[in-house]
Amino acid sequence: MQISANKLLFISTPVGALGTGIGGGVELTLFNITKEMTRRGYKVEVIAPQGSVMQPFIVKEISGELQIPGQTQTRTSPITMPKNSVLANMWEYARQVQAEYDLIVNFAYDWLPFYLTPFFQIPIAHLISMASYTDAMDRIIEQVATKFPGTIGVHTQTQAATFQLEQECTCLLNGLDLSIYQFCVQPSHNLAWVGRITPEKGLEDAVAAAKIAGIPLKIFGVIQDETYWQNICQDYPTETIKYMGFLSTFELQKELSKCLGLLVTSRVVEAFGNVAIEALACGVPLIAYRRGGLTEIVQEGKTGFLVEPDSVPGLVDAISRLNEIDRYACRQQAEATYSLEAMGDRVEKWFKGILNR
Ligand code: HBI
Repeated sequence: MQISANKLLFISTPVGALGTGIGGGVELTLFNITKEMTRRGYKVEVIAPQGSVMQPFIVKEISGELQIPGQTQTRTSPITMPKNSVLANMWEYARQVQAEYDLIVNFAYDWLPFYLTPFFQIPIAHLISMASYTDAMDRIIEQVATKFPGTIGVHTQTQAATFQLEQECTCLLNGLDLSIYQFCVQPSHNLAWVGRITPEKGLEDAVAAAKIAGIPLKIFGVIQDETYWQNICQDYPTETIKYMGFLSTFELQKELSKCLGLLVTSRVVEAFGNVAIEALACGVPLIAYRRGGLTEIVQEGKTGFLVEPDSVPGLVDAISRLNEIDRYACRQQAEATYSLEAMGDRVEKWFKGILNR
């Protein structure tokens, strides 16, 4: 029978309000999936922490204390919940309104939504935004993957492998509204780095490599760890570092598209690499540590270079080879694989698989 799967309830990450950048890549992912499923005729409602803004979409704001970021936890960290948890409050609201929807989609990398899955009357799809960080999360994800086959979505196989989930999950990659990203034929003499400014993103390596290469580095993103940022600024002269702030997508792509290349220096296994496909969409070649989801995005020698992890000399060598990359090949990869249309097909197929089960 045809299920009219046209009512979706998206529940956001509890680590920060949408629009602040604290939610990292999941903010862009949530926005793009909302945009594409709305375009395809689905009714999408979004629940997110107080203060969230996601123009032009309406967000149901829920108050409460933000959740501790998962990447700050250790493998054996117990699950913690603040007394007035925004995560718990968002899911209590969802429990009350669930009858109005066909499917709930969880965007939080947290234990509670997975634990609550069997208690809900409608199906819940879980889009996992990070690789494995803690034993407690691994366990509850694997339990849901077993009990509710087909409901776990990931961005890459590399990410799935960190949970030993290669078989039981749907690989969505990610997608962007490519019409926002403008291609620039004649780049200026700058490199780019984009991301939350915090130790796990390895910004200091990108600055070190840019200094050795003698090319200024434009840095885009929210300063999440002030001390970390101050230490970098003190260690490097101003002519190497140009902090551009946390920009809107439109402003970011305008600056990013003019850069020679994007350096991706993450210390941890990234589930995907939203900033990497944004760069490709602008025709900007990638230089990334051979780690995590980036290994499934960079086409070696064609759209960028994969570098030995944590090797600054490796970054410097790749920077010297950027002129080997055809910038248009970068844009073409984005058009072939990371368009909103292509992502929408993958996501809609995932949703239908759950609803028709
Ligand atoms: N931590 N506890 C928790 N919950 C999340 O949803 C979460 C997080 N850390 C980072 C994060 N989400 C997003 O930045 C991901 O896109 C990486």
